[in-house]
This record gives sequence, structure tokens and C-alpha cells, in this order.
Amino acid sequence: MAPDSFTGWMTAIQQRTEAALDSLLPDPARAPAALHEAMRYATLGGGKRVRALLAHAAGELTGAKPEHLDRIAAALEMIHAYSLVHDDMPAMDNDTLRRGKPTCHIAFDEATALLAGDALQTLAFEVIADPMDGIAPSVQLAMVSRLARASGHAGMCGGQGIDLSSVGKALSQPELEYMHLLKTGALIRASVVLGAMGGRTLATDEAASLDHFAKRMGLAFQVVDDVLDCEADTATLGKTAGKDAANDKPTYVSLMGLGQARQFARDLRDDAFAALQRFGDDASRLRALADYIVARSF
Ligand code: GRG
Repeated sequence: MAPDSFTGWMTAIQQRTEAALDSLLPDPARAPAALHEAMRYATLGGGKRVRALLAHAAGELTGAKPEHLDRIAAALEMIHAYSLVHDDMPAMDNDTLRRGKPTCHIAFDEATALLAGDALQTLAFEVIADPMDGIAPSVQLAMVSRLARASGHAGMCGGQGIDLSSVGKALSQPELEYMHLLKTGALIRASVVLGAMGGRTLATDEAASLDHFAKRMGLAFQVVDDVLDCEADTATLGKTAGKDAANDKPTYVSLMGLGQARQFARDLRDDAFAALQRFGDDASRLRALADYIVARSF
């Protein structure tokens, strides 16, 4: 696939995700205006839309309808936006900037940010539960279930719980990996799986291959994020490589060093690629996206 055709595809998906979110989020002119504005503020006009891109790329593999993928992508981005709003609050990471603008609780207030996160989460489930022409209700129910598991105690919230309880402790690589598999990986993995569920039903072994791809890329995404954080910290603060600025949490860079963390991301991508081999050209978009995610750390 030519590089510019991938870039063009990425821009098109980012634009249609923005449009889908805009139409699905509540009207700011309607009461309660502050809540609606905060939901829109936290979700629109920023972010790489990696989860939306993964859902669309996986949906292309199974022949899903683009309009269904828009809903699935919007739901995933709503869950992601809610997690960022809550994670930025004083009780968690206490961040003041997100996506280049003040965090939601700074732009509004803490109570509104808390509520906006809650409402984004429930809206995500509404969006994928509403009828989607041509997708069997049983498949939609499976999507709802999968998204709930990926977001809750056995997924993103569980990973955040491990993160909270590990502050100040030394984590081994398997412990760090388990935390990230849940905290960031579960939603990344669900993005691929839900996108694929929008199209033809995969055979059990095909679904397992795709899930393996998604699991490896979920982890690769976090390793890349650690590498980028380390580079940004070193550039701006001259900090010791790989220690989280807020509370000295361990990262892949602090565990294995910058060079090895980059190599680990490439190894994860290669393992993810191997799982796609059986899909041939149908998986070209997923391959290009996996390359894009990992190349950010080169
Ligand atoms: C508070 C319920 C709750 C969960 C928190 C995922 C998570 C768990 C918090 C998000 C905070 C964070 C910085 C996690 C690391 C994962 C990560 C790199 C998030 C940022 O995702 P990107 O890079 O962000 O996809 P954009 O802005 O591009 O969408």
C-alpha cells in the first residue's frame, strides 16, 4: 500500500469519526448545557483516534459497513475520552493539560467533569446497543458485553486499579505487562474485535488470530507511549529516562532502557503481523496501522 494512500485513509477516518461523534453527542444548546458542553469538549477536536482507526481497519477485513463502523468507532472513542477525563482529575493523575488544552475539570469544574465522564461512558453503550441495520441483535449484544468487559474491572478500570496500588512499588516486567494489558490494552484489543464483529462472522481460529494481533498491538501501543514520554521528558526536563513524572511509576523504558523498549515494540509488532498472515491482502490496512503505531517511537 502506497504511504500516501494510508495517510489519506487515516485522515478520512479521523474526519468521519469526528462527524459521527458530533452527531451522537448531546446538543450543547439543550439543558443541562454545562454537562453537554463538557462531554463535547472532552471528546471532539483532538486525539489521534487510534481506537477508531483500528475498528475501521478490522471492519474492512470482515467487510463491515462504514456507517456501522462509525458508530462502533464513536463508542470506543467515548469510552476512551471518559477514561482520560477521569484519569486527569485531582484524585487520579491531577493533570491540567490534555490534547493541548486545559483538562475537562479545569475548563469546567470537578463535579461537571466527573459527570461528563459518566455520561460519556453510558452514551457509548447506548450507541452500540441502538439497532444497526444488518447486524444481528445477538452480535450487538456480544459487542456490548465485550466493550463492558474491556472497560470494567477485568479491563481498563482493573488496570487503573493495579496502577493505583503499585505507586512507589517496583514492578517486574510480567507485572507491568499485566497492568498494561488491562489498562490500555483491553480497549485497544476491543477496538479490533468490535470492528471485526461489524462484518462477516469469523471462524473461531480466524477470530483467535485477530485477537492475538490485537493483544500484541495493545501492548505495543503502551511500550511506544512509554518511549515517547521518556523522549519528551528528556527533552523538556532532563529527567532520568523512563520514570513517570507524576509519581515515579515504572515504565518499559525504566525496566529495559530506551533502545530495548523500542526493539520490544518492534518485536510485538512482528508477532502481531505473523497473526495476520492468514488474512492476506484483506489485512493490509491493519498492517499499515500497526506499522504507523510502532513507527511513532523510531
Ligand atoms: C480513570 C477509568 C479510568 C481509567 C484510566 C486508560 C486510562 C485508564 C487512562 C488514560 C490515561 C493514560 C495517559 C493512559 C495511558 C494510555 C494512553 C497512552 C492514553 C492516551 O491515549 P492516546 O495516545 O490519546 O490514544 P489520544 O489523545 O490520541 O486519543
